[in-house]
Amino acid sequence: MTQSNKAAAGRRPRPGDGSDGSHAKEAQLAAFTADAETRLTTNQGLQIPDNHNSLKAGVRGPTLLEDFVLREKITHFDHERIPERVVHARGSAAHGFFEVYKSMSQFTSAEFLQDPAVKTPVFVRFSTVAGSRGSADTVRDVRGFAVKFYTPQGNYDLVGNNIPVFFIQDAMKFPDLIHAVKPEPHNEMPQAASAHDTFWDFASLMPETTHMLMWAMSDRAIPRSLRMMEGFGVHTFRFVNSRGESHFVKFHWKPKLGVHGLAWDEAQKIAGKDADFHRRDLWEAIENGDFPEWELGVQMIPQDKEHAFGFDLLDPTKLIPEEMVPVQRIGRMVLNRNPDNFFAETEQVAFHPGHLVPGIDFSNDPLLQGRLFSYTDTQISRLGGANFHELPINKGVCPFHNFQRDGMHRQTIARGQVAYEPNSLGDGKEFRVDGGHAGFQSFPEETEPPKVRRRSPSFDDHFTQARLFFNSQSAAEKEHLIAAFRFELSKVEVPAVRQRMVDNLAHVDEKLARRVAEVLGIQAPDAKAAAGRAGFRDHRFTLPIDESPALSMAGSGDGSVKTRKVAILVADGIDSASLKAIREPIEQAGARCLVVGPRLGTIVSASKRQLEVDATFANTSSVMFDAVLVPAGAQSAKTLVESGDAVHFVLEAYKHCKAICAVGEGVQLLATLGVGPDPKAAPAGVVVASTPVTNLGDTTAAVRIAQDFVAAIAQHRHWGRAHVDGVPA
Ligand code: HDE
Repeated sequence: MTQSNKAAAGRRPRPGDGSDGSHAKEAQLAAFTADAETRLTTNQGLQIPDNHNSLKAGVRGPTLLEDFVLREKITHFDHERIPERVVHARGSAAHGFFEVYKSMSQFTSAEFLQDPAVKTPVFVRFSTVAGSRGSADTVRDVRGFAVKFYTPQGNYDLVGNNIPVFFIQDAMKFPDLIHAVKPEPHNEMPQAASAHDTFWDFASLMPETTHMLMWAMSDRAIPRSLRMMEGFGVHTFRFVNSRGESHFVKFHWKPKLGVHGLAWDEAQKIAGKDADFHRRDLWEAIENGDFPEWELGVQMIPQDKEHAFGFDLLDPTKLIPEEMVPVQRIGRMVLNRNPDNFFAETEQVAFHPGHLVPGIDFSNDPLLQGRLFSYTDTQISRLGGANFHELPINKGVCPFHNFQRDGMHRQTIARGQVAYEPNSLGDGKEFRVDGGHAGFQSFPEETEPPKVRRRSPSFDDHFTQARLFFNSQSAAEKEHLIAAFRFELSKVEVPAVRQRMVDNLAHVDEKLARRVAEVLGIQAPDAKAAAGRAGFRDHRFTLPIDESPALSMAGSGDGSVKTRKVAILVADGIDSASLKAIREPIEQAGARCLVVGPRLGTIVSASKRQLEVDATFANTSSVMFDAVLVPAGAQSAKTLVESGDAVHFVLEAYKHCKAICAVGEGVQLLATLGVGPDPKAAPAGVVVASTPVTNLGDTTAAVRIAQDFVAAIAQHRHWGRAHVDGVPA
């Protein structure tokens, strides 16, 4: 199957584009359309004779108001922008499918979770939260991970994030949280960043944010790729089976490529060099046929075990450690088609945690309950009315029938006299209400009176799981977390806010708080002075485990280097035979090599072969790659060593702990790092091969070097690498 065939096979008929065969008028006009499709027309179909000149009174005269062609074009253009999402404005999306591994009928009646032979179409939108639509991809932020399943029972939306907990416990605080993190209202700065006073003022006064802050300051908040992130439903939901029995359920998405982050310095540089870094990475992977894949995991808790955990399942600042309830992988999702039109699909898609199917239901999580109101409300204002469900990307694959009428931009042409129920005037059958047990049934949970505006005392603990997260990180991850807190709080201008925040952190871990405070020009942390006061560490709350390895990203992935990007640094005079012998096994392993040189076009090797150059030192940089290869060749090495850009390229890759391979004379590029030709003395993740260049025509030696390099790339980053702080890059 060719790539385009594959993409076509994944397409479902889309209402509105005629592919569902429902447009009688279009059929009548087919002959005309075939011709007209190649001509430029107005929205009414009038052919436009000249798309360069407006209608004027004489060639040098004024433009005439009469020019309805010009007016239509400009008017439509004037209204092209719609309000961006109030949060999650910056997003990238893809189509794909989901398939369940085996029937989940024991737990849920959801039809898309019954039959392994069925592929359910999905549309997935990833996003950052705080930044505007045009902001950079690699900012430190939570990532949205929203999945729309087009099931035969209606659309099911799993609107999650890449972090399993949230900042706040009750929807009532959401506008405050977002106002605090968004650019400050008086000067609209900073864009897409939490590193400013209002965010940390709010966070430091709301100890319930602490657990989420630990995640947001970890490398989870600067993913290497959208394809390398976990996803989480965050709230506790319910599975309900056909007998009406309920299990609480937490949803997980586990990426096949593992969970990997960028270095913070790298993330900041990418934001300037390629603001579309994540969008491009997702798009290119799908175009190249490297379809990203996740497994859907569930943690299921029987109804009668609701109170068995020492924390409240309804509290969205808590996760269920995988060591306490294992994640069962129940299916997989593959993204295999890029959108055809960014606006019509990625921008207009409307997710809603209340888009449910029978067999899945809510819990009483007060954050989730508030979301149920918010999403319809926001779509009405963003998408211009109540009919956004009729937009092709939002429309289900199953028909819908109801007596809703009219509204802005109505597409459905409802027929007949009757728009109410019960009625005796219409046929009525197709609009019947089944009653009884058919259709969506809410789980008949007993509710607890009285009506109160209060937080449950079972939500009082804000530190046990924050501590669990910190304790579960590798040494390098802990260092990154400390550095992130230091960076963010150093941008806070009011010292009292910095102080309050580190005082809070002292409830998580004394040493963490001290290390953060050290560089902030404030007093040593004092837990007793914290926002929630000393008593807010509540000893009623304990966990049976001190560490949860599943919370660390270290060692994640299946060891493959598929889709990893390798820069090959070249100049005239490289040893092309040795390069070819090393490059081939790297590409066979699935990595993508790009040749970076001083100019586009070709360079000439020592043996007078031409080598195509993909990118230049001026238009790319090491931060766009996962690894760097410096091939052999006396003349090319000399040129590269004299090029500040080339030397910087390698130094920066070293500083960001990436895999580096230098062969023969190419090793000279590592001289400023103190790395010489002795392979045994090379730092972690650096592969050097001093073998005389000519011997590298010997493919066995070359394959061995390539294998070492591939193994180094597969480790993602060598965070423990020595002396990176001293590298001037
Ligand atoms: Fe959202 N959120 N949210 N949110 N959210 C929106 O809906 C809201 C929350 C999430 O790619 C908005 O259509 C409230 C948690 C994603 O289109 C808005 C509360 C989680 C997306 C909204 C939350 C999310 C949104 C803005 C607290 C993870 C992007 C535009 C009660 C489980 C979906 C829109 C996309 C988008 C409200 C908290 C995930 C305003 C009130 C927790 C992935 O309706």
